[in-house]
Amino acid sequence: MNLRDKIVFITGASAGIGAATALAFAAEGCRLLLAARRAGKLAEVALRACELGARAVHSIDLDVRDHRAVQTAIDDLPEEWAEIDILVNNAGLSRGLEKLYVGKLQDWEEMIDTNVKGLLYVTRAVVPGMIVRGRGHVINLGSTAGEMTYPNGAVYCATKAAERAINDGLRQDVLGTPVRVTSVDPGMVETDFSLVRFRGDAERAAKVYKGVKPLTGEDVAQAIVWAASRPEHVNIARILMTPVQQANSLLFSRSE
Ligand code: 8X3
Repeated sequence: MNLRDKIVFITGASAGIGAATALAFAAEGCRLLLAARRAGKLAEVALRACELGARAVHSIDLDVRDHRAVQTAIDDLPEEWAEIDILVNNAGLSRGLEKLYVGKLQDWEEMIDTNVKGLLYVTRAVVPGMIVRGRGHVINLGSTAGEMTYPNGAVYCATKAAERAINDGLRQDVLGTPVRVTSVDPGMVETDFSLVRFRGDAERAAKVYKGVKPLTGEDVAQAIVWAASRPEHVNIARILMTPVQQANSLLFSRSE
């Protein structure tokens, strides 16, 4: 399927997998609706996307945790941006890595509000239009963490298990319409993910990737664009992808 001129809405587009996905769709000649909380970083991504061939870019300053703001952002889109073809539910984060019984409530709220409720709010705001227009593709970012829980990560893993259930549930609920639903589930990806998890502790974040060549945001973006560009009658339900040195959430082969 040719992606040229398709309107692609990406949440969490200011960095990491979201930014890489914006640039990958830009190279396909898409029109990009980019949403994130960090307007400055988003502007840099928008500029690069234009250089790479995006047909147009429209940026939205948005916190997906705010359901009113999400609905208003979609309702108020300029007419030429309203018909979203592809939604990439990418906004998400992890906070903390500690035993459940000493976990911080604030960390839990942030992860659940962003990874689960934010994904639901955006989906709820965008998918009705796709149903009416008779076309659309929702691509959700899952994780190996949603498939296998690891110690000290119960709540983050639970949010990604929820994403998996929501992805599967939505795919069943749009059955009978041309709308497609895909989950892209990466394992270890070198982004700000661990830096955010450890609230800026760079040394601790670097240890996560020690001895492993992780996936890059671009690797994941390529899988997303691949799923989006399958022929219209093909739905890719799920892509589970890891570095070669990772078998699952718990099993790694680290070089010295
Ligand atoms: C990211 C993968 O294993 O670092 O979703 O939680 S993991």
